[in-house]
Amino acid sequence: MIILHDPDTLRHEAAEFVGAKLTPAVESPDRIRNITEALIASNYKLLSLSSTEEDKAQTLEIAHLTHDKQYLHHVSSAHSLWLSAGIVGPQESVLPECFPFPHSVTSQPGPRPPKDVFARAGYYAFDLSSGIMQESWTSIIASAHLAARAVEMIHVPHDQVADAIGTSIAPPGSQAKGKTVIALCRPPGHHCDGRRAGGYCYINNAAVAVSAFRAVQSQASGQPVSPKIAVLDLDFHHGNGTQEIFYNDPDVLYVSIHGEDEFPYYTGSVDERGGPDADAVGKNVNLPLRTGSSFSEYMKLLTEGLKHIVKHDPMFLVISMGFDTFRLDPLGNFAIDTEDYAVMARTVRDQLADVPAVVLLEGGYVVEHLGPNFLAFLGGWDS
Ligand code: Q9C
Ligand code: ZN
Repeated sequence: MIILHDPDTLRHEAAEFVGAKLTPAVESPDRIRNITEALIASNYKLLSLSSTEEDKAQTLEIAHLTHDKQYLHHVSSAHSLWLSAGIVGPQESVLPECFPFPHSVTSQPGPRPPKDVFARAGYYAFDLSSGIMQESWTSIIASAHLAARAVEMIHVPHDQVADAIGTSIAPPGSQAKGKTVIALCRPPGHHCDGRRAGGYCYINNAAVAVSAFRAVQSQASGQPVSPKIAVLDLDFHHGNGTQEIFYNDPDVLYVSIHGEDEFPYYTGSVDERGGPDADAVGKNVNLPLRTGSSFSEYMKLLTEGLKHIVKHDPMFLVISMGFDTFRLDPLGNFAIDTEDYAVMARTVRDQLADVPAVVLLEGGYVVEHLGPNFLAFLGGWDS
């Protein structure tokens, strides 16, 4: 198993509004530090990348397949605009002032991209947890690049990669069992719907992985192909962005287990089933779980979700992996413990052992437990 990391993912350090206070965002660079330290201490080999200008340009091109061009331009340029206008300092965050609102008379045209720099921050975001500071874009594009690179690497024989980095990739004792690449993405992605940032997400890394897989397959076939793909979202929160991007796509099955009535509040119910194209109905599966649920209750839904994925028969699997399902998480409320992540991983792997997979990091906010929880997941996946 290969684990990809890029130190540039640590540069983004935004602020968010919580209640009446502007505070450092709960989604912090220490999350990644804790995971990489735990991996190194356990003799896992990290493949640490640094994206070149060409990598970044390619990643942006892939992101454009599922993201609005003007939106991405806003995310990459908003801070420098605000900085030169003297509205923010380098470490301060661009945050919204006013959000687009539904028009009361249906015949009115919908909101258009505004010119005003304050208005744009609200037009391209849906909450106050997705601030943009000076170095945010560096991390955002590095994170998306890790997702795209992970997809490329499932196509490279793992022993070649081991040779290239001059070391064995798996820790002693673990077996090489098919192709899985894990990307330590930060910032996360699943709340970004391609037109707006929210929930600490700016580019939907899962969507980038899907597009990258299609590109590799199309290139190999010499013509555009649309292989069946599944996205399994195990973050505590509903991945409204991933759902939105693939809602009417019959080739991409989206399955999510998430806290009922939790952030992002307006999506995630069982009746969001995909469509309107008939082929896409049933290709969106939401499995909400109530507050305080135990791991055995969680496992019932995981088993159900996996049945949908096996039936879809995907050629490729993306796992949006959040550790905010952990019992102590400040943003979650499930009763899931460290060792449960091993069972979770093994259960997914057992059902889909032959399907190449990328695992992308989403949320998880108890910094000192992230490393142990991540290691438990890897142990279960590899066993
Ligand atoms: N500070 C992910 O887990 N609301 N996003 C936070 C409290 C946003 C979670 C409010 C939660 C977003 C990727
Ligand atoms: Zn989450």
